[in-house]
Amino acid sequence: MTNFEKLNQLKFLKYEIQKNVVILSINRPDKLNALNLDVLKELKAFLIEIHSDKNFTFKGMIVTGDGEKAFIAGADIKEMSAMNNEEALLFGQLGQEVTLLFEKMKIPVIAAVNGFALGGGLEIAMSCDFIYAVTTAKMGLPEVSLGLIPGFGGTQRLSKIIGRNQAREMIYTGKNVTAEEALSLGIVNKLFSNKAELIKGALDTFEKITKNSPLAVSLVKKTMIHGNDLMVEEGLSLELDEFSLLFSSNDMKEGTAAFLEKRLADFKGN
Ligand code: CO8
Repeated sequence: MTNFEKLNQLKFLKYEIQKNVVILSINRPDKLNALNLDVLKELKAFLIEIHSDKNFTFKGMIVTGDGEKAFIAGADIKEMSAMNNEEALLFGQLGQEVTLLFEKMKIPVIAAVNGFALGGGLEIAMSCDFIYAVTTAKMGLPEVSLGLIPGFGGTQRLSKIIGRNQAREMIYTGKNVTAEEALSLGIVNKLFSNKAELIKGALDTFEKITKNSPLAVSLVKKTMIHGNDLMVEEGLSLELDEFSLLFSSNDMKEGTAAFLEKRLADFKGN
């Protein structure tokens, strides 16, 4: 049993395992899965267990929202309305920690946006490796309409995904975009007609990813995420370190041997 499977009393999270992939659902459907302190604390505990889990052998993670209507409709507005500055700071820190835990996960993480992904909801989705969505999904960072600004990474990550000007327009207007618009902006990679197809689509992608060396996938993820914050030359140096390191791995020996012997590679992830 893995560390996170020992976590009992999960009130706001549900998970299941399919095809060696963890499917995690935010489970507060009566409030459209809005993120209050309790949801964020559970998410943090769950993700920390995965990060520290020596027995964790799953190949990927899908994050979605319970039900058909919402992925996450944002941070909990009722709870935020009563916060003072110190409480808001702690709340923002907690939300940011959760986004970093998703971003730094060793395995790939796909956000499966099954409905509204607003404010903190879109910010969680953007901390995943990429986003798939249903055609009826709506996404946006409406914080300025509440007298707030995005606080779980939206001011930083959106412009890295869609570019400075599009991000500024979206954030200053606070407008929601449709799934089609999100696709053309590059927020979303693929659209699906309903939630079942969405989860199936994400699982299919994991099937393709897991044919590759798990070690190489994990290192390329780390290199791309770290490189995002570096100057090009520093990023190239990081790339070179990881590239050359792989030459002592069994996966590299197996992958190249399999090609030369015209057979499928049998990667062990080391
Ligand atoms: N917070 C709290 N409750 C919510 C939220 C939310 N973000 N979203 C929905 N709910 C609740 C509603 O209040 C309602 O509860 P109740 O039944 O008790 O009245 C229930 O969920 C169902 O919602 P609606 O009745 O409103 O459903 P509709 O289908 O009519 O509308 C919408 C759906 C359009 C999604 C609508 O609910 C909505 O606009 N929600 C708010 C969206 C929003 O503005 N999100 C951004 C929040 S701000 C944010 O995320 C900041 C993140 C960074 C914070 C950093 C702090 C330091």
